Formats: sequence, C-alpha cells, structure tokens
Amino acid sequence: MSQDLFPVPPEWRANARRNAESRAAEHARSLAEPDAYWLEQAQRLDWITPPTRADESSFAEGDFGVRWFSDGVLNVSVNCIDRHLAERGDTVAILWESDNPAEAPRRYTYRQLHAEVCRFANVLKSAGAKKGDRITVYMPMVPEAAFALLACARIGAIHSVVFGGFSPEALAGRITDCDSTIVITADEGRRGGKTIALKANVDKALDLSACVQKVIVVQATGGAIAMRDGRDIWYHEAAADAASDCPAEPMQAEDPLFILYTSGSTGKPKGVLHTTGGYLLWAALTHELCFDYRPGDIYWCAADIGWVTGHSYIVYGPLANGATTLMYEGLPNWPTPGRIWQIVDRHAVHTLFTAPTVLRALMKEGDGFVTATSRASLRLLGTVGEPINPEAWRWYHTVVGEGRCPIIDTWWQTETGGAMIAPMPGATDLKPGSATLPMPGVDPQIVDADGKVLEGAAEGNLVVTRAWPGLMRTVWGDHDRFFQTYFTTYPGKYTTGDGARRDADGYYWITGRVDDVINVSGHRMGTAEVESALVLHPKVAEAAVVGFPHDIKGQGIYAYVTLNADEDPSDTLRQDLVKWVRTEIGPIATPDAIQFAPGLPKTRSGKIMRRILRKIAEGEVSAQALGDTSTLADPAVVENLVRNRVV
Ligand code: 6R9
Repeated sequence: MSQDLFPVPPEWRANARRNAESRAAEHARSLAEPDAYWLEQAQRLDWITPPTRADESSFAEGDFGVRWFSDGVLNVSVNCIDRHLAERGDTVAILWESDNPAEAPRRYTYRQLHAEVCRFANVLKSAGAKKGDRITVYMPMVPEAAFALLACARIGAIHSVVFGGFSPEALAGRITDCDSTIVITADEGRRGGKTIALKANVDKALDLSACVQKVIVVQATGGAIAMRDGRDIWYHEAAADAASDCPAEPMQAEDPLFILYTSGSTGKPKGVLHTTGGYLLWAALTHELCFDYRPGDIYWCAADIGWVTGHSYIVYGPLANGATTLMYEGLPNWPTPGRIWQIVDRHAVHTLFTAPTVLRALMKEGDGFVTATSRASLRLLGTVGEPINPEAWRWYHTVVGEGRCPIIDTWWQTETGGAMIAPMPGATDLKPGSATLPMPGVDPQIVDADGKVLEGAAEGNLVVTRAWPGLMRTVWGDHDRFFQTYFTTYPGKYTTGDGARRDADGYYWITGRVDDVINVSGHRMGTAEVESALVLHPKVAEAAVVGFPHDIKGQGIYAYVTLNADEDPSDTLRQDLVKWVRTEIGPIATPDAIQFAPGLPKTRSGKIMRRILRKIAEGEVSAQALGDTSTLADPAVVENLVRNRVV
C-alpha cells in the first residue's frame, strides 16, 4: 500500500494554515466543545448582531429541526463584497473567461462588483422584489449570474437557480413549486460555440406557470428574442437608471438564502433550502480548509452555477474569503481538448477544481493537449461530484499537476452545503480514490442495513450523527419530506444515500449511491424522474430505469420500456423516446440505452426487482450474478431481458 500514499508536498507542509496535527486537534475540539468552536468560527463573518448561540438542532422526531446561530443578524452580500472594500477594493473579485477564446476576458474588482450587485438589487426592487420573495435564476455562466445571486442576497430575496440545460417543462416545475414571482434569464446562453435559447425556454415555461410577474432579461449574445410588454424587462435598460448603491437587508441567520432543486430516489425534485448564517460560514470555512486560499491566488472552480458546487465554490465561499474567482462560460474541451489548460496558463490559475467526468473525457484525448501547455502556475487540484477512479486521479496528479499538486477530492452533497469529507492540502497524506477525512464538526459513521454502527475498518452506509452549520434546513414546502427522507432510515442520524468504506487509517472511500439515484457526469438523476417522463409517452405502458457503468459519464442511463399492447418496438420509437425524455427533463437526462421489454421482473407483490435490472444493464448475466429469481412472479421474463440486452 505504501506506493499508494502521497504525502503532503514540502511547500504545502511548510506554508499551509493547517498540518496533520492541527487538523486532528481542530476536528477533536469541534466535536468536544462544539459551542465554543462554532462561536469562534462565526467570527470569520461580519455580523450586524453577532450570535451568542451556535447549534440548536435536533435530529429526533418530535423536536426535529436544524438551527444555527439563531440570534445572529447579517447580510451575505455584505460579507462577500462590502467588508472587503477597505482592504481589497481594487482586487479582482470575478475574472470571467468567455466561451469564445478570441473574446477578451472581463474583470470585476470588489469595488466594481459592489456597484454591479447594488444596481442589480435596485433593478430587482423596482421589479417589485421584496425580502422573502422567490426569484428563479435561469442563466448562462456570465458574470451577471453571480451579480443576480448576490443581488437577491442583498435584498433578502430567495434565489432558486435552475441549470440552463433543463427543459422548459423542468423549469416550469421548479418555478411553480416555490411560487417564484420573478425570473432572471438571458437572451441566449453560449457553450461550446452553440447557443441555448434561454429566453425562449422561459417563455414556454411561463405558459405552464402562472405565478411569475416579471422576467428580467440580460443581454448576453444579442440574439433576437421576443419580449412581452408589461412582463419582460431588459436588464441593461433598467440598470441604466438604477443607483449603484443599495442598502443591504439585515437578515436573521436562519432567514432563507436559496433553494436549489435536486433529484432524490423518489418523487419530483426536492427544493433544498439553505439559510443565511450557517450556510455562508460553512461555504467560507470549507473553502479555506480545502484550498487554503491566499491573496493573489487565482482560483478556478470549473462548475456551473446551476449546481451546488457553483453556489458554494464559485460564488459564496471564495467571495466570502476575498478571493479572485474565475468564472468560465464554456466547455473544458472546446474548441480543443486543450482549452481547460490554455485557460490555466492564460490566467495563471493556482487552484483548479473540476469533476472526474471532465478528467476522464480529457484523458481519452491523450497527454499531448496537456503537455503542450505550461501549467506552471498550478499548485492545487480539486475534484467533486462523483467517486474519482484511481486511474483518473493518477493522471490528474502526474500529468496535469506534474506531481507537485495535492488532489483535493471533496465528498459532499447539495444537502450538505459544502465539503464534508476532504483532504486539506498541508495536512492530509493522499490515497488515490479516497476523500480522506471529515471536516471539523462532521461526525460520520458507517452503519449496516439494520443501523448497527460499524467500528474501525468497515463498509456500509454513510451517515452523519450530528448537525453542522451547512446542513440544509428543509425541503421547500414539505418539512415532513425532509424529515422522512433523511432522518428515518437510521433514526437520529442524517442518511447520506451514499455507501462508504473506512480503512484502517480512518480514511473514507465513497463507493457510490445506495439508493435509486444515479450519477451521470457528476449530475444527480433520480431514476424515478426518468421513469415518470417515459410513462408520459402515449405508447409506453411501464418503464424502469437503472444506472450502468459508462467510461466517461461514470454512470449512464439504462431504461427498460414496456410498450402498450398494440405498439411495436422500432428504432424510430427508440429515438423518439430519447428525444421525449430530453424534452421533458433536459439533455442531462438523455437515456444511453433503451431496451424494449415485454415484461419487467416483478415480485409476486408487484415490486420491480431493480437489483436484477441493474445486473443485466451492467452485463452481469450469469445465474450467479442474477441471484435468486425464484421469488419472481414470472422467472421467464429475466431470460428475455438477458437475451435482448442493448449495450
Ligand atoms: C457536490 C455534489 C451529491 C452526490 C453524493 C455522491 C456524489 C459528490 C463526491 C461524490 C464520491 C466525491 N459525490 N462528490 N462521490 N466522491 N468526491 O456533487 O452535490 O449534486 O448533490 O451530488 O454526488 O454520491 O451523494 P450533488
């Protein structure tokens, strides 16, 4: 095993804020004296009224609730902008790189960011936005997307970002669920040289959702779009008359900051709610712990603002820490597979934070695109979104980082607000494929199916035994669903839905989801969502969806479809179903394989046996792999499925 241990590089050992001993001591203290530790940590934020109470959460039925710093008052945009003005007003806060490599980058200093965010906040106010209103943000990766989030935070409105790749139907569902009154969008988005008709999608979505009164449209490409009188507002026109100062709304620590919809194993996507004080503290603290940001570093999180990673590690964490955060509009591999490394060189990027799926796709193109660039500025490499296979880890470490950059593999979830298990660059020896050790305040356990706590080296279900400041507060509009989903499988503990192994050194290795969530290119997809989309098709009687291993995406989507009795399977229908799902949910839900199945394996009580469907999709079709099929209502169904596998 020794060759599999990558010790902390000497430069990091000498200079980082934390070393192995101080990391361990901090973790121990955070669990032993949580109130003292967290009230001390709270001082990294600027409070209007500092909190005197830290954790008041309970995971127990009866007095269930998550609450932190409840008597504190603050504003998130002030913490991300105003408080930096005196010391680093002229430091670049947001450095923006266009999709088009020939276009000049844009730079906003903290002082300019202040003016932009205030103007945006004033435009929102003149459109009628008030504290507590929900505002849906459906934007490309342009600086205005970050301004929009911070402007919402400034006036106390709750933003709900919907990824620009979601369809009008999916957007409408998310607008209606939280009763948004305003949508912020752009004329079009750009990615990889293609345009995305964002405003046209909003128009279609608003035919399905009646709650929206105003649509604020940022001019991003200048493409022709329709504007509806009385409803649609051009941002640049409204901003021309808006003041560049806007008082910040004082917010209680537990006032909502944002909703972000995410897929679960059942039902429609859940609106994960994060609040003001605890979330911001967690984003800022974990950004420091994982990346040890120092003034002058160019920090690049190559995620999209539509996902939680973009919220916590493009916008809130880095800006709360006064960092220069690079925001990139396009794709890592366009116009060439070397684009990501060219951007690293162009901006002398110090920290790069991306996803395993991106690394796998780039690895396939060969090392030449990497070695053609310098990358001399790189000091730290991060990953997030899915388990990183050791092969991709080694490539990232050896070829991209030339052995000098620690790989910070951060395990966390939309629900957790920020990194939960991750290395710290100056403190943690690395093992390829392990997210290593828990962050301060995080008390993980591995439990078996019956909830028995497994000690030492063990494998099972990953749970967390106590609240931390970044934990979500509720599912928007359905507090009971929050409790039922996360706190009843193992009463008194937060269920992550992930499996994990802990080795003899106490390192955690995430093994993937143990529920019906699949991870496609680092994006969470509920199998139930894809199934509901498929059965909406007039020719489909029944559908079952599972994940299967995919070289680039990590997991692909495999759908078993039973047609209505009078319908015949055909390739045309198969293509039609793929298109149908893309229209219902969006391109990220594109099925990779559709198998027409005259029958699905069911128990006598009618439950679909997904275990068997997963095995068949994975190509494990021996009797031994398929296991006991005697409880099936009709065992012959399985033979048919095995015979007609499609990948
Ligand atoms: C941040 C984010 C959460 C799910 C999570 C897990 C998987 C994320 C991971 C990882 C192994 C890592 N996941 N990071 N698995 N190692 N470093 O991705 O949030 O979109 O909510 O997805 O992603 O399965 O449960 P989200």
